[in-house]
Amino acid sequence: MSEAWQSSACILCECNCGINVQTGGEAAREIVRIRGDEDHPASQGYLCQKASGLNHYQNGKDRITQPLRRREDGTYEPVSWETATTEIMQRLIALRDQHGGESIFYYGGGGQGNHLPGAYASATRAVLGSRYRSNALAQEKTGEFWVNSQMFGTHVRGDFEHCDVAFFLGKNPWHSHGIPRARALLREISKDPDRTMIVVDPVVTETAKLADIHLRVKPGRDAWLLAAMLGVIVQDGLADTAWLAEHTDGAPTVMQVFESIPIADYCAIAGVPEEQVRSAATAVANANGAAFFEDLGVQMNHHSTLVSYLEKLVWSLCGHFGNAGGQFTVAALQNLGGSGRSSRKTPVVGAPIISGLVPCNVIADEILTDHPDRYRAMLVEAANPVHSLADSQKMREALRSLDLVVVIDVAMTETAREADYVLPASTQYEKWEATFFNFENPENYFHLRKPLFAPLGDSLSEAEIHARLIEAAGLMPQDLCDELSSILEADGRDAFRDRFLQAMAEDPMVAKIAPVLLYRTLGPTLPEGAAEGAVLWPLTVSMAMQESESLGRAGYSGEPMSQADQLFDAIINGHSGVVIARDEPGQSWQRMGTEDGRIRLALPELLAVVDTLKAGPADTRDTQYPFILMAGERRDYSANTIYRDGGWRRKDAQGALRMSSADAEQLGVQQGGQVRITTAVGSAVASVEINDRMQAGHISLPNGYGLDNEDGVRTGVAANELTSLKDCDAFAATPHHKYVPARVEALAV
Ligand SMILES: Nc1nc2c(c(=O)[nH]1)N[C@H]1C(S)=C(S)[C@@H](COP(=O)(O)OP(=O)(O)OC[C@H]3O[C@@H](n4cnc5c(=O)[nH]c(N)nc54)[C@H](O)[C@@H]3O)O[C@H]1N2
Ligand SMILES: Nc1nc2c(c(=O)[nH]1)N[C@H]1C(S)=C(S)[C@@H](COP(=O)(O)OP(=O)(O)OC[C@H]3O[C@@H](n4cnc5c(=O)[nH]c(N)nc54)[C@H](O)[C@@H]3O)O[C@H]1N2
Ligand code: SF4
Ligand SMILES: [Mo]
Repeated sequence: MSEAWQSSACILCECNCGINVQTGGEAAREIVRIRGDEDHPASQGYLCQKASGLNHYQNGKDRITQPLRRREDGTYEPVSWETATTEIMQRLIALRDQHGGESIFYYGGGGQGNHLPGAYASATRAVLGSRYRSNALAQEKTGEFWVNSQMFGTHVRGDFEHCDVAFFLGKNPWHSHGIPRARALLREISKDPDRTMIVVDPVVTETAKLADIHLRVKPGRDAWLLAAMLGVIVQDGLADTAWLAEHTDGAPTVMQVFESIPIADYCAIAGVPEEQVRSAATAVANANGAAFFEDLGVQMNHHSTLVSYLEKLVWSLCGHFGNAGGQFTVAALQNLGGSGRSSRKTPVVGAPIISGLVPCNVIADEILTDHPDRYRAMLVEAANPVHSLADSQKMREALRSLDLVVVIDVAMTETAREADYVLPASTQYEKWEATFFNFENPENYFHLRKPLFAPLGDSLSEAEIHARLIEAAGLMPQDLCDELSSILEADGRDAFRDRFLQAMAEDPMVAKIAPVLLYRTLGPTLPEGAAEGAVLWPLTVSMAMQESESLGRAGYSGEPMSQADQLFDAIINGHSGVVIARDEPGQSWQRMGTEDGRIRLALPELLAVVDTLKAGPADTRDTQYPFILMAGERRDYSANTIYRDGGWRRKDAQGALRMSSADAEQLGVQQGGQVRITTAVGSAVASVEINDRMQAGHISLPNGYGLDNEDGVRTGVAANELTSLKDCDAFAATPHHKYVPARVEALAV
């Protein structure tokens, strides 16, 4: 065993907490001890129980170590990298030449901890002319992104560290995290008599138990609840009118809409006592800083884009933006969320493309058609859409109907099993890797992790894979590469930058393939073999141009170009993560992306939908499907599909179906009894956990279970065998995974 503690990060959720590990075990390729890294600027030594299983990822089931090519009979044969990259590019280029690069669809680019693959893939996509892409954000966050783009022209986050009111809407940070040191922070807020925690959730979650006010909404009725809160704020004169006049446009239009909301009626529809709604609205209005987090409970539910808007109106009307403990904008190295704007439509069904992402729920429809503009090939990287998108059976069918499917993954996943070629990526502990999920304030940070192990077998980092794909097609400008390398060696980074900028100006393709060009030129010169970090270099340059002041306060001094160099070197050398920016109060306003820098409160498209709430909820409780199934709850032992090995779970191995005792009694099922769950698209068997956290009629299955391991064992229900592509938001087409109409029958013992 190596006694030395090495720094890395947990890769299971967006927090990417810093870890220190000791390696050893079989062939010295195991992670044998893990503790929190106190030097990590965000997590500061914090870990949750999920991190202790990380060796189940590093040495997980179904790992692939060689490029694989599908045979006629559906089995796979190993082929060399040269064969795989050459054949893949020949076939993709032939498709491009016949049907246009638009016919090549890209899905993925990174999971919770690995966002460099997407950065490198942009080069491969550029040489192929691939224009359409998507990833998991287009089944959760795109509605919110659009609202943010309209109201602020940029993304906003809540400052939970400094807030006196913390508001969680359809979010259970006790399990899902999403904010650093979540459990410690939730306990701190809960204990502090001067701070108020408000949780909106139909379930009595661990977070809800810590709340001062738990608004136990009926599933799918959040729109009425938030409209009622806005009614209270407007009708009781709680809005901060002076602040609104100074910083926003459209307040009178918005106030007028909520002036006439029948508060008592809407509270009744939401199933929450009016007094509680009034207390919550008053607490937000009286707070010095109220921080909000909306997540899947509302983003994968009815009215999701509308609810995102109403949530932002609640805190905007009370002036909680740009203040300590309110909402802020982020000084980021890379903005993962894109612009939030919707400027294009998908080629076949004409669905809105928000932040450049095709809605996940229309991908199958864009393929399963004879429309001339359908997608004909798909490149999937670091994602498992057959398991994670609605209606798995439809996704399989769609993939099978394509001319070519290439999957880049560490494991033989449900999606990889539908591919023509599977390319083995090194794990996130076998290469330099990083996340762009860095959203902190006033200090923001970045963490480039150093590998713990050499790549297993013939696996390669995505940087190397994309460079080889481009080289296999003869599309790497080799002369320029050689010239840049010699300039770097002879004259240093300044001269290298000048020549690089000049080459980009001369040929736009140079900018597009910059990631792989930098990987091949700057990469080999980086200390400790940190070649995959090369793609961060242009990001540090653009960040320095935009955020020079915040960089300066974080200790990167001088002119922007010099700041960029210092920042890049700090990231490459800082193995526990580094602070990259420090904001001062009020700085959030400088990043506003609206034309006049003010908040645009009135969004006519969504205010029109507020009006339709008057008609009350549509009765979706069809007698054929009387239950509302939450398909994909975050629990102690769920972690998307990053761990493919169920052995990491210390409890809930099968992923029980949770239901109230009233429902269990009515169905005549005991604790642990088996039931069949049936929805409009599929059916599955699960064992029941009677749990009075659940409301009657509301049942829940966990996220990330039901993987098909190579040993043929499926443990738990694959939630998306039950979900429908059609059941999605009218605006952003995000799925209603938290509101799946279902029927449940007890099975005889
Ligand atoms: N343990 C664990 N943590 C994870 C993950 C994981 O797989 N496992 N995945 C990560 C990822 S990718 C994400 S996006 C985040 C998601 O994090 P969350 O959004 O917090 O996770 P969920 O459990 O899916 O849903 C949140 C809550 O919504 C509630 N809810 C259900 N229906 C409704 C409703 O109608 N209204 C309201 N207001 N609430 C409702 C549920 O009861 C649940 O408590 O978690 C991340 N963290
Ligand atoms: N019904 C239902 N469906 C859901 C959800 C739900 O709540 N309910 N939640 C949704 C949400 S919020 C999300 S974020 C998605 C997540 O679903 P996906 O975005 O599809 O991703 P993950 O399950 O996180 O799996 C990531 C993949 O990356 C692979 N991988 C790991 N490390 C590496 C690496 O270094 N390189 C490469 N190339 N591959 C690697 C893993 O083996 C795995 O196949 O699921 C969604 N699906
Ligand atoms: S909160 Fe838990 S799962 Fe998320 S990164 Fe930290 S240790 Fe990993
Ligand atoms: Mo997610």
